[in-house]
Amino acid sequence: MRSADPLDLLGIDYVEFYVSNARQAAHFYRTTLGLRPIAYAGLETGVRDRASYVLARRNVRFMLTAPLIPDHPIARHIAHHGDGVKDIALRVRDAAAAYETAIARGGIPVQPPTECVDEHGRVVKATIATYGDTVHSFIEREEYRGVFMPGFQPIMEHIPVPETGIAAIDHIVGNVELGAMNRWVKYYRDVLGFSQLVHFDDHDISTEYSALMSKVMQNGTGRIKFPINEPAEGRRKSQIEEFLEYYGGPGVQHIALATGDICATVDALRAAGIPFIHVPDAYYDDLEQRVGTIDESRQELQARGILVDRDEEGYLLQIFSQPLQDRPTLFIEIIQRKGSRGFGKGNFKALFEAIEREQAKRGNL
Ligand code: TYF
Ligand code: FE
Repeated sequence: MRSADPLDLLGIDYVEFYVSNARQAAHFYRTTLGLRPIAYAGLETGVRDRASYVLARRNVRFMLTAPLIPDHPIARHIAHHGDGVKDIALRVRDAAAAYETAIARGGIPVQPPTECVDEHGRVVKATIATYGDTVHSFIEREEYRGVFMPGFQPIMEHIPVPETGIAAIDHIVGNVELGAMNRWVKYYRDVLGFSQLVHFDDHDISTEYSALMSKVMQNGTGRIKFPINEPAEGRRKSQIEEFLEYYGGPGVQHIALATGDICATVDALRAAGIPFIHVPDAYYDDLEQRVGTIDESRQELQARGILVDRDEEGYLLQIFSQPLQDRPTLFIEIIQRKGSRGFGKGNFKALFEAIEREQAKRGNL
């Protein structure tokens, strides 16, 4: 157990976004993804410099944090990066032990273990750095029974939240600079005890114009999966370079959210206004030859632009949104796994060509 998972990681506790307006971002994530606001911290709770909303549904928890005063570090973060993911927080049984182990293994310290206590119990949080300005906090909440964490008050609202079927975070992908992928692969291996699940090189993932390389890192239990992309030499600006330019460096490129019924989820998200990448009809011409017999009809997948890929273990269905903010940076993937533990390698070419058509519309190809 120890060598397989030195930090004893239990899963992703929450994902914290730094945004310019947390109240409005909370509204967006509630009405589009169907996440329910459950906790709040801000002026009314004695926090003077920031506002945070926590939204949750099944095993997905997002925190949206905005600065309340000028020249705050969070204000500088969003001035540089725009809205984006700051913290992929990991649940542990013992945050102090996880932090000490991580630092001893070469982790970059950000915040030593800090204990927070209220009438509902105790939470310990400690933080290390990862690519760019992104961090991983270790969250220990074994002795906490409140709604989220000390400092937060519950949100008691009775506004209906749409049923989207989103149930869990499947993986979270980081984009890093040219030549930096292997350094971060080593960081996840050495510091967090992750191992490499798959490697896609520029031959797997190249279109006529651009290329990228990707390695998927996973923790000892396989429950946490973090692919890391870097741009590869191509004829034009790759989607990874576009991200790096607009984000101002490395950061989280996409969050893949798992559903048990991708057609229903996509219908709900489209109805709520989430735009998805357009997939040309030609993608579906040889679908049956490529993936064999599947439970879904070609018509229902094609009508929604859902991609399919099969491997030895089964198949998966996936679809990609447009960027969720003005900058062409963070987007979401909706994924339904039917046995496959892969990432849709068979879709890469069609997908990346579709992404490049969107890039071209932005004048970035
Ligand atoms: O996470 C993955 O590996 C897949 C494929 O820019 C992918 O979702 C990889 C890179 C990218 C978009 C999708
Ligand atoms: Fe993905």
